[in-house]
Amino acid sequence: MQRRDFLKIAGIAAAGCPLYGQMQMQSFLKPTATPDVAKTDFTLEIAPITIELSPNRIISTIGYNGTSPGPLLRMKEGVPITVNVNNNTDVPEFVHFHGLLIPSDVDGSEEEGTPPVPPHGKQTYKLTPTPAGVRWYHTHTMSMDDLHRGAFTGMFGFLVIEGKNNPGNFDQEHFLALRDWEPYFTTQPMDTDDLNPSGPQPERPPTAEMNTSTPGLEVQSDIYSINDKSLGFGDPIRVKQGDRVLFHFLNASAIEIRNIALPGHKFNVIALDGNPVPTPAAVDVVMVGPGERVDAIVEMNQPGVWVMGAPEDPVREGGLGIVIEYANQHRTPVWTAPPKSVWDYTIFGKPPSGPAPTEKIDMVFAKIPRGAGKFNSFTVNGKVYPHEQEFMLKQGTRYRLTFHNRTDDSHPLHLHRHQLEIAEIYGFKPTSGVIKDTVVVPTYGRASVDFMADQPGPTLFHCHIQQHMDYGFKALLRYS
Ligand SMILES: [Cu+2]
Repeated sequence: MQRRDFLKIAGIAAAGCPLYGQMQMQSFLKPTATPDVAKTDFTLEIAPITIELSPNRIISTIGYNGTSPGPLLRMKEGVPITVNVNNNTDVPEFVHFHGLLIPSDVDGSEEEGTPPVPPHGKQTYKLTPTPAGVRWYHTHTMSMDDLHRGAFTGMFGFLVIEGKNNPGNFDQEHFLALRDWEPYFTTQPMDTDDLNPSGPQPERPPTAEMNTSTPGLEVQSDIYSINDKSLGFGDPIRVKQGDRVLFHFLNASAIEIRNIALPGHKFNVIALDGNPVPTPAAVDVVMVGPGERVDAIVEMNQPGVWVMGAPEDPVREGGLGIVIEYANQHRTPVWTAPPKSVWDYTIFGKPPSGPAPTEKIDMVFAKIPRGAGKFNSFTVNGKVYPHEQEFMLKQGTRYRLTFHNRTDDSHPLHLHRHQLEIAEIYGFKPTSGVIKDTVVVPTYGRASVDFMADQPGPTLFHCHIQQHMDYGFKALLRYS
C-alpha cells in the first residue's frame, strides 16, 4: 500500500482494543474513585512481542507485558511501590523511571549503578513515587549499532503519579505515545527538528571555524504510530461538541522531535513533563522532543471528523496521527495544515523573580563528524564520558546549568532524578516556573536551567536521542 493511501482509508478502523482509550477515564490530577486503580505492586515482563500497526504492517520488537506501549502504571504520590521485572531476553536490561525523584540504585541506569535485570532473570525495584504528574518508564540500555536494542524497541509506557489535590476540569483524557518503528541508518536524514531555523543561534561558530568534515550516519524511520496504531487503523477518539479533552502526549521516539496539530482546534497547554505550568497558553502546534511530555486540553468546538497528527506530510502519511470523530459526523477525516508556529517554552512561564543561583556549571556540546559509514561522536566540554571529577555537586546547593549547543542539531537534554527550571533560552529569553526533566536546546542554541542538588548519588545527564547518547552525549554528575 502506498503511504498516500492512508488518508483515503482513514476512518475504516481495524477492530482492536485500545490500550489507552476512552476506557481510561480517571484523571492524573486527582485521586481515583476506585482504590484498586492506583496500585502498589507491579510486574513487568520483558519479552519479544509483535504489534499490528495496520493489517499489513506487523512489527516484531521487544516490549513490556506483551504490548507496546506497556501497561499504564498508576501510583499515588508518596505511597511506596514495588516493580517486579522479569527479563525473558538474552541481554541485561534496565528499566528507567523517567521524571521521578528517586535514588540512583532504583533509577534504572547502569551509569548510576542501578543493578541490571539479568538475562532470563529478575530484579525488584522498590521506590516511593514523587512528584505527581505524568511520568514514564523505558529501557535504558545502550543500542550502539544495533537498531533492535534500547529505545528503538517497544520497551516504554506511561507512569502516572496521582497527586493529592487539583481536581481536573475535563470530560475525557487520552494517553498518546508518539513513536517511529523499524529505524535504519542514513547519510541524509529528513530534518524536521527545527520549527524555527531562523531563530537565534548564539553558539554558532564563525564559518571559518566550522567543522566541515563529512558527517557520519544518522538514524531515521518512516513508519510511525500513536500508541500501537498508525493513522487510520485504530479506533478514532470519539468526542461530543463542547467536550474538554485532556491529551497526554509523550514522545517515546529514540530519534526525533515531533509536532502535533489538530485542524480547527487549539491545544491549551497546562503541563510540561507532567508539571503544571505557571501560564497555561493555547497553541496551534505542540512540539514534543524525545523524552518529553505535554499535557494539553482541547475544547471540541468544530464538529467534523479530523486528523490530529504531524504537520509534516511524510510523517503524518507514514502513520503519525489519529482520527478525532465528533458524534453524528460521518465523512472522510480532514487534514489541513496548521498556521506557521514556533514552539516557545517561555510563553508558559512567568517573569523571573529572585536572584539567579551563584553556583554555575557550563556544558559545551560538540559533534565530531566521523565520515561516511561511521557514527558521529559527541563530547561534553571537549571530553569523552565519564568526565571524572568534572561535575561535582554540593548537596543543598542550587545550580545554574548552561547548555552550549555547538552542533547542527537540536537536542533533548535530560537530567536524571532532578527537576530543571528553565531560566533562559532562545537567545537570552528569561523565564521562570517552567519545570522540566528534558529540555530541547535548538541548533547552535543556548539554554540555562536551574536545579537544586538534593538527590545524592551518581546522576546521569544525557541527550535523549539514543544514538547521540550512545556515542558520547552524556555525563555523570557526582555529589562530593
Ligand atoms: Cu542529541
